[in-house]
Amino acid sequence: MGAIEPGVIGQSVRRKEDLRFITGAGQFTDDVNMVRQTQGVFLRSPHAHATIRNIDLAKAKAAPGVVAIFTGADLTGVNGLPCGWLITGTDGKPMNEPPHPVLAQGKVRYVGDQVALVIAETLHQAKDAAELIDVDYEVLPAVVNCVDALKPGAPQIHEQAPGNKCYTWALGDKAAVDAAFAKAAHISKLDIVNNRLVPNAIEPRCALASYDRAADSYTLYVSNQNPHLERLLIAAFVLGLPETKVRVIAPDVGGGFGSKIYLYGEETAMVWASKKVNRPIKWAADRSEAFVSDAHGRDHVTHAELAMDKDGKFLALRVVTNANMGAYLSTFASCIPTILYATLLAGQYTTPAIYVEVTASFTNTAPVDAYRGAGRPEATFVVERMVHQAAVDMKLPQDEIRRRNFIRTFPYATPVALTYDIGNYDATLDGANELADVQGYAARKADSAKRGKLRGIGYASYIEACGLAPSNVAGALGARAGLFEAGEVRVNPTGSVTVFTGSHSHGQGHETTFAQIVAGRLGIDIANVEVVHGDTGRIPFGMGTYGSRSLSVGGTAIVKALDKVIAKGKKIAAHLLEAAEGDIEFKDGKFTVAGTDRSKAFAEISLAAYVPHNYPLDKLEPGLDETAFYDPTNFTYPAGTHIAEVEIDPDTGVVEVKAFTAVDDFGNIINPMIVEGQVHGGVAQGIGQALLEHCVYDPESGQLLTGSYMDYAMPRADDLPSFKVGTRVTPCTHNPLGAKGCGEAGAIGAPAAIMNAVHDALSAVGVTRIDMPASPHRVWQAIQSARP
Ligand code: MCN
Repeated sequence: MGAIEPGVIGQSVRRKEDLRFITGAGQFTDDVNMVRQTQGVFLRSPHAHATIRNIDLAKAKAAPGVVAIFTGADLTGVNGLPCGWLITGTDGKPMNEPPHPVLAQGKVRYVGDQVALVIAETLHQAKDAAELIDVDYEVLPAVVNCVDALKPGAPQIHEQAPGNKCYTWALGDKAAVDAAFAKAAHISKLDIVNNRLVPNAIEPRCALASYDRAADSYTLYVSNQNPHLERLLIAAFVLGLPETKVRVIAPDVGGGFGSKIYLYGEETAMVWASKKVNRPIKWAADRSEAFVSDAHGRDHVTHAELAMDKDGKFLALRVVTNANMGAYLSTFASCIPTILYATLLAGQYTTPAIYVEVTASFTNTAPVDAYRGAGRPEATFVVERMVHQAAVDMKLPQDEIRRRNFIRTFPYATPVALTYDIGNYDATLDGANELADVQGYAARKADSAKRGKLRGIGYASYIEACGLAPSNVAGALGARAGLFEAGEVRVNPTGSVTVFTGSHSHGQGHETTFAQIVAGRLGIDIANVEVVHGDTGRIPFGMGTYGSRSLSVGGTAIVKALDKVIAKGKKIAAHLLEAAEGDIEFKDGKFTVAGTDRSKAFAEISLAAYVPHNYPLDKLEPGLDETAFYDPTNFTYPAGTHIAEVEIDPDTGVVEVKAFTAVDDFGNIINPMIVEGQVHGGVAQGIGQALLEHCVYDPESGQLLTGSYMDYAMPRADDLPSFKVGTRVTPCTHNPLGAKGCGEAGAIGAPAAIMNAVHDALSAVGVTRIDMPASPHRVWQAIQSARP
């Protein structure tokens, strides 16, 4: 394990999918249209919290072009949306799991909650009719902050969640942590807010649902990251149908970043309604709708304490976190601030004792779920901000305190349930120091000072667990789903190959990288490999794309299927070459009798498989088409060091990112160009979180104040420097590709690196705390308040 074939694997092959994307030929859900199609529009709650006294549909139903209007009351026999992960609290009880209705039932709980589905001949007719619906609301007090929601007297959002609590959950050895704190030479402390984010994929969510009366079956085109999971949840859990009656197609998807993993009420209501109206229904969210109704990310409030000995060696970490679930439990919401967060609090360090307690609460805000990194950026932010603070308190250089505490022996079992298989944290730190020219930093800082600017440098040595995940571990931790992946390799008669994968590409370039794996292993031209994903009618049952799992889990399933193809090819070759099967070798696209020049090309074998003349049918089936399911034995643990350099104008509070360096270990790399692109995208998102993006609800009314790009600042090209990116390789020890995930790393490392740099710069003017996003206004205010 660990070695990677030369040839097309490891090369920066240009993306096969880009021709259709850059020529406008992609087929996104909104590009698909059907005969007799209608248009759906959702009437959404204008209030954060209200009882629905009455809904008067009379005028709306009489409006031109209206086909039908449905409200929650119509959805009899339709279950609520399920949550896929059961968390058991410190009290030994299951989390409070209030119903999550497809359309509001008697109450609305956030601005944007779906109240009615209006179906009309055209979009404008549906919108006009929606405006004629008269909803009599009794407005209730709202709460949007996850800590305030737990206070006595806070508005009660669900009957089934007293005090708005979803769960209090803990991990680690509390007694060991308390003992370590008692003997510590120094304790560093921090209060941290991890700001709430809106995912903002380029393509807003979209769905097209249709019903086939003759077959009594449904087809759902939907902008989604895991079509089989979507089908399973809609069919088996919500509508009570056999899966065979629902086909889910997620065609080209314009980004997801987590927000399209989940089953949402919109597409579920549409599938149900498509039978009622017996016509296809299309719905496409506009950007304002996306802001209020997509699942948001992050939103944690944390207090952390780190105990050290006199030399800055970490003895124990204590963390208390409040997490905002929003108004309802989205599909994977419950596991983000627990399983995907608390388990990463060891970071890259040997901290022997860790204890973390997480309380999740309901608020009158959009549901919160996984967003690029999902729990791991939050963990990295806590650990790396804490390490930065510890270095300041101990008067140690930032790289030195990290080196004093790095894990160096593997496998390494952390005190928070994970076992890191491999890594070399010195290598990525040294690499980053070199690439960032840290030696020249003092001169650059002096130059900034000459210009009246404050310069700062910040490190983040992150680790993440990705490649989700071993199903048995996930199951023991409360997962209600498996986390394997499936791949089918169908060799066609002339030796071309169609690969069917359960993973879903929505920007990550799988059509290229998966084709590289197949072409490399089979020794065939990459042009002869086609990758199919996203259609439950064509692909094997797979779990989709999130948690940077597609290469290490989905790619490995393909490798396993390729192994079966090669094994069968050897049998066919043995027959054709009249040799013993054990003597056949496969290399560079040829089956050869070992030690001879007698061989058959791959295409000759595939032809023989499908034209089985003179073929030992009694011993060997015709055809060359193999499927494999792969469930990993461990997560993969990408890790690295990111270094940010910022310059702050004390007069305006503007933070400029002067340089950003990322040196990552993703194990073996299939396509360096695609990986670099993934790092760039992730870092841009991480810088966005640190400096610009902030989802804000009004604390009184619960209105979303940042509901458009006028108020919610996305990073733009001129907010970012040209990134310096490098890699170091320790191959993953438990998958045959030796690969770890890369899709989230940038978003995990960048926020902490940037905010450490901001704190470093502002320390010169006495500022000790600034929360994300470090906007000019906040920075300027902090500088003014710190003035003597
Ligand atoms: N790769 C590689 N060598 C490695 C690791 C990965 O060549 N050692 C390649 C893979 O083959 C794949 C790509 O890099 O083409 C990303 O692989 P991986 O890390 O396995 O991540 P996934 O494909 O599972 O993608 C998921 C990840 C996540 S969780 C989010 S969120 C995210 C991200 O990818 N959302 C994205 N990147 C995104 N990129 C785009 N454009 N759009 C999104 O919505």
